[in-house]
Amino acid sequence: MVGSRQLNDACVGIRVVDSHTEGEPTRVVLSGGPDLGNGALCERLQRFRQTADDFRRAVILEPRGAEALVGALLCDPVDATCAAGVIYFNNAGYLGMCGHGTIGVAVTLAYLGRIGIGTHRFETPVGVVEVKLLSTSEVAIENVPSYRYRAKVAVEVESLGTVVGDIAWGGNWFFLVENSPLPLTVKNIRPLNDAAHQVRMALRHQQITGTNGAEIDHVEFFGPAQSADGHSRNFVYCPGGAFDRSPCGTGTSAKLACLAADGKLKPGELWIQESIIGSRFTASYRELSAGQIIPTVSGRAYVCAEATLVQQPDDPFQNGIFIGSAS
Ligand code: PYC
Repeated sequence: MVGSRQLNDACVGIRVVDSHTEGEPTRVVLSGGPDLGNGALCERLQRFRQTADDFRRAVILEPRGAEALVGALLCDPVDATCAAGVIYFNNAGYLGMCGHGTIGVAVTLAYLGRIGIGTHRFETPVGVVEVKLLSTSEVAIENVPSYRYRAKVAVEVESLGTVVGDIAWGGNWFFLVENSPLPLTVKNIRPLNDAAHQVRMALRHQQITGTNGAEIDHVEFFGPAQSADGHSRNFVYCPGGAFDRSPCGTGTSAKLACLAADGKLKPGELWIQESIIGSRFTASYRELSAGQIIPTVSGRAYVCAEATLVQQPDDPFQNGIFIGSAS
């Protein structure tokens, strides 16, 4: 049954729970997802990409989804100490890790009664993350090892001139620009997004990459915080051309790696990162090995919907409306 109506046999139903983490949405897929078999999560992610990309589009794109939405497919973990395996995806493809998404998954699993207050481990395609559920809405995640790869890299951007930034890994690849080309205000979201897109394209064309030629698909602009106790405000451009409503968990991790590398933040010291909409993550780190840190990022998430997504076989948009990609 779907609500009070029988789901037509020919329709496909996908059970989801939606939440938002500091404003950024996450859609957890509970059932109706593709069978990706067993094996390492990075292999299952490849299988997802190769054999079930229509499913990603159906869940994330309009008319069922929205550009900022990140999907989280729950899978059986390989590591038996983990409470869940998770593969993250968005309007452009797949994410190795997602900080706001992990906070959203933890709050969703708590809402469903599948995990309780305490510490849990989630397996992702780029490693295991530890999640502390502090209350039904507050979560602290210990992210994957993060590091700055290159400092003060210059990229020539036609509309902006020379833009200087650091390249860092926080579970995804980021280009972090200390001085935002525009003030970080909500009214500037559109021009900020355009500027970040230009930077991303310039990085690609000038072949400026992460390690092993990995594409840098997130761009982060920084400026002064607006709250009295905040340390910084950011604007984060995501791979599908959407901006992160939250301060971005992996982006905050990349920022901490740069602060640590510059000696500007000590292990254990708190860093309050504001997003472009004024929501916040509180973060700190511990040292792992030369140049590598383990960031902890804390924030709040709230469940906002439980739903069954329906795909009718004669719907021309059953796999979402694809109008080309921002990249
Ligand atoms: O929170 O890590 C994050 C994230 C990545 C893309 C959107 N949010």
